[in-house]
Amino acid sequence: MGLFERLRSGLRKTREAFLSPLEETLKTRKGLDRDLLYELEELLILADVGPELAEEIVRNLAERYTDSLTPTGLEAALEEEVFSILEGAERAIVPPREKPCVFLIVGVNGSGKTTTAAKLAHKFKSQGKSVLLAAADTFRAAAIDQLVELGERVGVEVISHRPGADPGAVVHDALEHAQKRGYDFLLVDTAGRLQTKVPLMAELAKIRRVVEKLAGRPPDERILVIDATVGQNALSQARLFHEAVGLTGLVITKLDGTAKGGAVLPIWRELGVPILWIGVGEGMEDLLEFRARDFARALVRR
Ligand SMILES: Nc1nc2c(ncn2[C@@H]2O[C@H](COP(=O)(O)OP(=O)(O)OP(=O)(O)O)[C@@H](O)[C@H]2O)c(=O)[nH]1
Ligand SMILES: [Mg+2]
Repeated sequence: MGLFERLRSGLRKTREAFLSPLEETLKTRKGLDRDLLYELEELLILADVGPELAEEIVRNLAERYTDSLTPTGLEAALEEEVFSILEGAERAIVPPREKPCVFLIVGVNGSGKTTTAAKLAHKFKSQGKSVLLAAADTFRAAAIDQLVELGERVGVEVISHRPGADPGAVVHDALEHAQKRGYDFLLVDTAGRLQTKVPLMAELAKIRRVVEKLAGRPPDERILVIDATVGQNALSQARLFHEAVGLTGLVITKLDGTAKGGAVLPIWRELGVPILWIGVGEGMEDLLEFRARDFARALVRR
């Protein structure tokens, strides 16, 4: 399967929930009349685009396309609206001059951090880069084992300490090791935390300081992993993580498992933090670079 097909299949649930009812309606209507626009707005809200953006999209459509629209015409018009909202959300990673490029990977429990760390390790390795993983989730023994196993699976070295060890110390060791050996990337997996737990948020700030001290700069990428099935509710979490570490990018996971893929729009609009990758499955290959044009097309086009 090509990259676009993988994206399309990852967004299938959202697209079908959205397009199938619309298709029925279009059979009985010609053009963008008020009822159709109203239904479209409802469907956008169901896809978790949020009331404000749904209204904005529908308003723009009403202004720009008054003539009778065929179903394909409507899809193309929608694609343009979605694209124009997401256009600025993509960004490429630019590694710093001094190795390693450090990723701090954060998020609430179960959002997909550890899997994403392994997927990224796999991706960078397949691009010929050297990668080191750091198991800074020392909270549970199982979390360390999970990263070690994934590291073995993708053939990437993992630095870990015992359960209960200081995450800052793990990161310190890993970074020193990566600097000495000239690794291209160091990916730090952290414990899932509720955004409301102050000590855990303080722990992230501490990891950040450890990197700052040793590398002379903060982690190059501070990445929040968001579970798409949570939809728009992810926004309040994201704001608090942003305050704690100053996010540089997002990874939105589990898009394959939800009809709420539209939440990507308000998340970008509200946070203004670029979307770097999206997760469309559990496999190591199921992490795709976010591309606004492809995403818009895969979301609304049959
Ligand atoms: N379908 C699907 N499942 C995913 C995706 N990303 C992660 N998962 C699954 O989500 C579950 C949780 O993933 P983890 O990577 O362990 O999540 P985590 O954030 O590290 O969890 P904690 O460390 O417990 O906070 C696992 O079963 C993953 O396989 C994705 O893009 N699609
Ligand atoms: Mg984890």
